[in-house]
Amino acid sequence: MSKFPKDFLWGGATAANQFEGAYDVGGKGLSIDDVFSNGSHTQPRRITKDTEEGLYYPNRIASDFYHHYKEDIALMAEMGFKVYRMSIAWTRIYPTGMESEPNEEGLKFYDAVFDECRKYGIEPLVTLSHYEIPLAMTNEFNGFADRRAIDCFKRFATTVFTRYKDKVKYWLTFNEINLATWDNGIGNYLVLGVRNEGTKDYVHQVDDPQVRLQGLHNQLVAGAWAVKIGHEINPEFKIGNMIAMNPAYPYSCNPEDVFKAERNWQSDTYYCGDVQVRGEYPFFAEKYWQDRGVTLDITEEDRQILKEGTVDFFSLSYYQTLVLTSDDSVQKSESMLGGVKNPYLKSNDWGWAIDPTGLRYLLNVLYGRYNIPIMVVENGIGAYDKLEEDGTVHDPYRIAYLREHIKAMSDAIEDGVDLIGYTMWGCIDLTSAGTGEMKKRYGFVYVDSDDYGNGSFDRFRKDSFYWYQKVIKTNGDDLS
Ligand code: P53
Repeated sequence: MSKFPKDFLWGGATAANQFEGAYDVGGKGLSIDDVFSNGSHTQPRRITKDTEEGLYYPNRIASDFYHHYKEDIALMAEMGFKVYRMSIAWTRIYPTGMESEPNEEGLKFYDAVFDECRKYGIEPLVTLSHYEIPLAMTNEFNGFADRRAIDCFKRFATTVFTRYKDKVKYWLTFNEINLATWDNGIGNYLVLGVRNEGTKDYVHQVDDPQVRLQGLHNQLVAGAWAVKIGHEINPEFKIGNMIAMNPAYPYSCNPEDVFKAERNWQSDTYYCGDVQVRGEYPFFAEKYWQDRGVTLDITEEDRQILKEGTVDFFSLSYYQTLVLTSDDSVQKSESMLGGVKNPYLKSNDWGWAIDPTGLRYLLNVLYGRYNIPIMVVENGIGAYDKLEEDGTVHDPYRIAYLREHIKAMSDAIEDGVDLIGYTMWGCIDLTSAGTGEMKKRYGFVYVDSDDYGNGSFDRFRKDSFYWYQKVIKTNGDDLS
């Protein structure tokens, strides 16, 4: 018998920028993803300021949820979803992020989406900002590097909280905000909308820790404001943060390795987690800033709002673990996280180490530190799928991956963790964030489109669709 509580929120997750397409429909403005070219796991995605001739921008078309939302939500309902995690494209509501009045046509679209969810009793879980910063904000003041972004975000959050206060109860502030702590600079563009002079592609961004960490501070403040404003608009709202979990393991029992792993937990998880859950920076922050030669502008008002805007629950994405060592001779991992290869684990085709026990481990650590409800809002496996002549897709690798991760969650619940929901990433195939590919597929539902938007966009149920339907029906008891 599994340990999932009766009201456990089973479902799936998407994000507007990777799923909706229709980038220039209904008054939508350009977001940073609309000028983010396609790539592969050997070819980094290009970041351009404007449309560049000869480049292909996959997020503009994505899976065309904009024109398929009824069909897609019906498929989710057929699987038995209790919750659907999605995001609102900021640029549908405020095309440049800086208008004083929202775009009614954009607001209407999400009314229709939420009504469709409600029709089936599906609870929407809405990310306010999932890599979707209006391009105009980046071009004009380098996104969250500038405090003006805080006001733009407050206006956006206030508008959607007010409009949807009776349709949406669960909200998340910023997707994977902690990517902005990574010293390789990967979080600059997608998380903060920061594009420093000279940045040409996603993998080799020009990084300035001063700009990045100030940008992250501004975003943490904006998120806290949103929590406070949201609770004022509807005290019933449950508002969470969202952290990308990449738990670090020491490669050996060499104390140097152990400490390296602890340092990584601090910067990658606790730095943002503590601010969002406890309302203040952790004890190691001063040293952390010093080590990077950074001095942050933190006002008294900022400190106050961080205290007042702490989250109701902790949400996370989980794909892989990371192994750290001070020994240079150990074989490096292929994953974008860095670190070394874990000899005990297998990886997917993109070099991401598959580690269900890592999920049980991190849930225990997080619950021990924060003691608030937790939701796993992203987890899954990107894989090459094959659509057969008869419209079936056989994906036993996906079922195997999910089975083990669901077991790990059940174990964590048995350990005593207050886990309230699970939304599998990319429940209907969508564009990959890291590579822009369509062929890196996560879904229970196959979308007939290739990396260049060629295809019918018809939807097909994979074998995992029927499997997940059974899992939800039995509340996690039948994982066979
Ligand atoms: P893709 C980096 C590290 C961990 C998760 O990723 C990440 C990223 C950004 O690439 O992204 C999250 O599509 C993100 C989703 C994304 C998903 O993981 O590169 O929240 O938008 O699609 C999977 O395979």
